[in-house]
Amino acid sequence: MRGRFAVKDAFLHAYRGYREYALPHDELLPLSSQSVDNFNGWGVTLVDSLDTMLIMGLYDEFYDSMSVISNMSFALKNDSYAPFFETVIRYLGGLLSAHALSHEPVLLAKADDLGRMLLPVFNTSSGLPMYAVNTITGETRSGWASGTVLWAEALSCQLEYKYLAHLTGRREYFDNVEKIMDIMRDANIEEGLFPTKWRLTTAIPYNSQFSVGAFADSAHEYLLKQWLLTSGSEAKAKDLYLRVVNSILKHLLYVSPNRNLLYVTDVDHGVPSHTFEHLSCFLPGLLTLGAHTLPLSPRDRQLHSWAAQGLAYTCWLIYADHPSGLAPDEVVMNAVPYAGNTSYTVDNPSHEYTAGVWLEHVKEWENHGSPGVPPGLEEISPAVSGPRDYLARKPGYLLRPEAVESFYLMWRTTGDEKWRERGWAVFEAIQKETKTPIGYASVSTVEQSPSPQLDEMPSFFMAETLKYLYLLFNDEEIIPLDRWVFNTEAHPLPIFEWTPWEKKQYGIK
Ligand code: DMJ
Repeated sequence: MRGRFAVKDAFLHAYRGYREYALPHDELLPLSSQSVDNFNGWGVTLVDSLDTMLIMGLYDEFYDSMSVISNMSFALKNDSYAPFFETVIRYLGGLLSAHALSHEPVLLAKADDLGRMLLPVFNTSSGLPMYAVNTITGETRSGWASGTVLWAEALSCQLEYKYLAHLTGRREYFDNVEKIMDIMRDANIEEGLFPTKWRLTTAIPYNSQFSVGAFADSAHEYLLKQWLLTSGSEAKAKDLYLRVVNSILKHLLYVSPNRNLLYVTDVDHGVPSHTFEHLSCFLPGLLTLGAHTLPLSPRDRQLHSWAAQGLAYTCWLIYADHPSGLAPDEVVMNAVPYAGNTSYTVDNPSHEYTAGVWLEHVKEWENHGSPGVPPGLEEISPAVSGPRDYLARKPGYLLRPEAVESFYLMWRTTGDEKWRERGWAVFEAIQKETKTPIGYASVSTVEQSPSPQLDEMPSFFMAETLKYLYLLFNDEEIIPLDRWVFNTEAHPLPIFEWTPWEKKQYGIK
């Protein structure tokens, strides 16, 4: 397909700018031709980009990078600390994935060094990880949410550390991250409403917010993906995923009152905020992946698939709604509060979806003979000149990957070409609005075209956004979903089976 060459050119453009103006620093500042060290100063964009190079067949660029990688010491000054979550998903995930794709031994050696240097984060009374660690002294530090850990941060290290345990045989890698899984399995949580913040000392919930957005997002991924990565051998992860998804379907999915758009929000003490984050657009991809891999009842498979389809469509429509062709980072939906007494009538479609809770509307729609498509799945026209059924709270587009990640998974799991067309439209908008002479830049508002550019190019743009777009435009499945699992930074890790001695050593039943 035409698109993959254009995406590869985009990657090379960004990479050459980074290499010329930023390496060995972390990220390129694409307007000022400067660099910034915001993730330990070890060259995060390079490590985050390695597997994308291999997937795109950019072997010269990949092998030219090996000398830089071999000299990485992961050292920090006394007053600096590596943020555990970001360091794991970007550096550790990047090294492990590039090793799996290239078999270059230095990459595994570096992953092993880094994995060990980060271990002091687990030295807490509960076993939940501290926010950050000095890789030389082992001293740890809290983040802004002192005394607590975010759900996403506690549950987004299992893929990397379990794979590392499998490659190295080091028991501490498995034990530390499995302890977190045990904490979650044993936690006294109603339904699957796992809150976004947990107390570090006691491992009990700190708040009552349930979300798939910031603070929680990748935790959801790591439940299903642990089960997939280990060839379905860890039922605990699958059971937790199913509990949580049932709660998402029941409590977080709403339909907007005007255009009947399906969206996912968060609740605090059961009250929805009606915020819809770009970050949450990973969810349709995860749901469709689960629907195609899990042993679900026909009913659950249908619900997971419908939710995936409706949510992915809304993620797409919000891009198409804007003059720039890009989507804002966060919107607040113009929702009608759920009164619990809405009566659905086929004759009164304007009243049809006003109450909001998606699952309730699905039930009512089914009670009335399932006319047309399920609630929230109707594909309507974009509203470029308004009115829309939301307001942008964070109007910028930060080169984020979640929507195109879901388009890729929707296309691979359903075979429907429309997701490729939508991905192509997003890529064209990225080219038009965010390209600079030396890279790509986030924009401060998607309402304007040309969009005002910001002096930043996050490493996930090359790790994730361009990788998923490249994969989307390839007929060949370069990374087959039945053999690889993407970590939350889009680094593919190979599915493996625990060997008999590993099962014995790690206590896997
Ligand atoms: C990435 O670093 C990861 O996808 C993370 O899980 C969420 N945020 C960014 C991309 O938006």
